[in-house]
Amino acid sequence: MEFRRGLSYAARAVSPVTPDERREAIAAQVEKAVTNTQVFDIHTHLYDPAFGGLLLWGLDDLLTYHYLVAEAFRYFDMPYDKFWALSKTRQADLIWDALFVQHSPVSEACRGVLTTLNLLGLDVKKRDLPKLRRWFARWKPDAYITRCMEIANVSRVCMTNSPFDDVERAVWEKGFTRDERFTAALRIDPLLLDWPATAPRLAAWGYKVSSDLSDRTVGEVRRFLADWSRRIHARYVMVSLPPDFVYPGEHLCARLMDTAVLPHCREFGLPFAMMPGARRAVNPQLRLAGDGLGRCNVVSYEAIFAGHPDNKFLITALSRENQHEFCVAARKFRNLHLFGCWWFTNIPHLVNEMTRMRLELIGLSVTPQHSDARVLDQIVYKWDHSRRVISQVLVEKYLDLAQTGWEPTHMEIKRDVKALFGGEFERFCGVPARGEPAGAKPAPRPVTARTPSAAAGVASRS
Ligand code: FIX
Ligand code: ZN
Repeated sequence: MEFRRGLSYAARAVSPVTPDERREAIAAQVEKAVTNTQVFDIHTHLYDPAFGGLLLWGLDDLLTYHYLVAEAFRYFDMPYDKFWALSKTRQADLIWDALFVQHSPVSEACRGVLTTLNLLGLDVKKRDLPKLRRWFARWKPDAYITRCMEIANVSRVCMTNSPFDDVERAVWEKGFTRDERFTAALRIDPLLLDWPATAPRLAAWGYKVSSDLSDRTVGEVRRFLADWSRRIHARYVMVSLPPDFVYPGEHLCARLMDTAVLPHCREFGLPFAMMPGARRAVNPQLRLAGDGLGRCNVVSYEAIFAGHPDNKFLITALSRENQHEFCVAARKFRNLHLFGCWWFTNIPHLVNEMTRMRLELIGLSVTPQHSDARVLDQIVYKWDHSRRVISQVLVEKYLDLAQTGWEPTHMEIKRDVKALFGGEFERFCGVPARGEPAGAKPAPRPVTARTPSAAAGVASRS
């Protein structure tokens, strides 16, 4: 503190601007740039509206988000099965009562619901759940997507697309006109993490695979990846990995990566996103809310980056304890791009810590956040909360520079925020080599282009 004050006095000697005035000026410029810059949300679980019911939205979906289910069960004493047997509306009632009425909703996920409602223009102080529900019932998905993207100032979202999901696969196979605001990512967890169960499925879909990893099987896995990368116009290929993942090794996952996935990504010019640290079904009774986390071995990942200089890797790690190691890895491997504060790290305390650490170690060559939204409306709060923290960190960083006399210009601040909100991701990913037929890459466009008037957006929810 003393040190900073000393520098401020020195700065004041050559400039009429006081430290407080300088902070205010920089903060105002950063906040404006952060608020006004559109985001490309590079990892979500949202769906193009053509997927119908797979796109979750509205109050009951917000309240039954698995983050809130996990928190509510800390208060519930009912058996798990009894809760799961209830309708979504009834589950939402119970969660609302436990987390919002019986206790103040201070957790990040609870606060998120209130931020969303507030920014949608709803009055949360009355705590009137039926009235809030009536407001949501007036919307139709298309108009509501536009509204949420407008409020969140998100231009595009990347979906998580799994050919192994029967409902989703059927929609892709039938075909539909793409909504250009929804980009695709090819999710392949079952392929890499459960080959014995996945091989028969591929065989049933016409790929000539057997359970061994013979040359023919590997060739057919690559044909499967090629078909699906083309079909969905994948922007990247992705997998979540358990903390005990080891590379190199004889495990099927490492072997499939080497023989099929990484060569496929090279051929198609697609980054491979790895999400280390997920421990699935730590408490299976909580279903989707029952996953936990663990620290991964970054040495294994460094071996992948080093061994595949012609592949590009995206990483978001789940464990706080891995964040520093991955920042250092990113300094060593330019084929690695870090992104997002994933899931349990998406709380203001850790977003602040991680964003600060990343900027201090790798500058602006990072995508500090993705929303991971599972419910459309969540982009509203997740981006509002993240923007606040990113803004605070940037202000501190620019003030540190200003102490040296390097005052950022308005244009420089805008440029930097654009980089953080999708620009660096695009630069890192580059243009896919073969995955997308000409003209298939959706062009970013302002979300306002589709925005009907608010009145036109209000209609019965089917
Ligand atoms: O694997 C993932 O992409 C995770 O984000 C999800 O599995 C998780 O359930 C989630 O929604 C986290 O935010
Ligand atoms: Zn996710």
